[in-house]
Amino acid sequence: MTFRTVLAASAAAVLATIVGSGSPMAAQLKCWANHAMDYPVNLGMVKMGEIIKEKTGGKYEIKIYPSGTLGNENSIIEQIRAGVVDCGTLNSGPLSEIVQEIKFLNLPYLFKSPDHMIRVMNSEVGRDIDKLIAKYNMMPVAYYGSGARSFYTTSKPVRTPDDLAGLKIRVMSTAVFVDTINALGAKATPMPFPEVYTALKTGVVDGAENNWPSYESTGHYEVAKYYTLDMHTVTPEPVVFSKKLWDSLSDAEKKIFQEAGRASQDVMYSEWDKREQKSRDIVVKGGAQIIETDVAAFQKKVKPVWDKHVTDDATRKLIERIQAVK
Ligand code: BDP
Repeated sequence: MTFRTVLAASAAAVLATIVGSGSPMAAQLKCWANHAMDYPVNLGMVKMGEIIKEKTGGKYEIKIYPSGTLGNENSIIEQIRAGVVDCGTLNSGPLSEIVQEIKFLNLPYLFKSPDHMIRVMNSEVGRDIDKLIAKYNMMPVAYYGSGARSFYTTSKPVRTPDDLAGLKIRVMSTAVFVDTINALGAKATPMPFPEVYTALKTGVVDGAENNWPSYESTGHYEVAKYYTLDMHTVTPEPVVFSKKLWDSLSDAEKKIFQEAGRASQDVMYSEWDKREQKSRDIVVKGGAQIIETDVAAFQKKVKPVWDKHVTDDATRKLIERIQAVK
């Protein structure tokens, strides 16, 4: 070892200690999360971090920054691509604004159910989707779930698509989602996630749409009491690492990260099921009215969204393969 490398090594050790990692030489990886620490995706990421730490002998630690504190989803995707943030769990909606080739994943009623989505993402189709995302400097290691998204409204229940006419409904800033909401007769109003509670409360929007855990954890159910189970989208939530970090790993480390990602999925999926049940109980106790509806009526109205967004053969083939997964 030269004098210079000794100096560099001790500087790195001091730095690692200052940033407060458990083991002195651990590299602390900065991971973005949109939700509070007890949300299922974060419990999955915690598991992934434990496996990575153990299998790399303490070389890497995952530090989760919860509740969107590092920024909103769209800006974080750019930061991960630039290697400023090391990792995060993203929703396929905002992600597809960059990775255009996967925007079809957001199509309404593409997946038959949340379980079908999980089976697809863990099949060969999922491995081909990995490659599409990887072209944009992000390396997916897992696909978490996010249930099915349904509408909720503040002042009147939505029993059929006709009841949506003219209502301002908050959506993620994602083209397919905007088109879906508009095709159903409502007025899509894109807005970042943290702003939705106030927008519902002050009447800036008449409703929004999300899964059971998000409807509950955000407190949206307190201000939008009508929850209509139309289940228009089921979206995967990929866990991605920045290419910059990925390229710095050895082949053995890459394998560990990949296996840790896959292994953490099972924790996430079972935590999701538990949380969904808990969220249902909380919102019902809190006075939310759950509305069963004729899903086929919603499905019929969104056909133009498919016509608009499915325009090339590569996408058509991927959709056929998804539909063929049992
Ligand atoms: C949640 C997703 C999160 C989205 C959020 C939203 O987990 O990634 O940002 O919905 O509606 O279900 O913006």
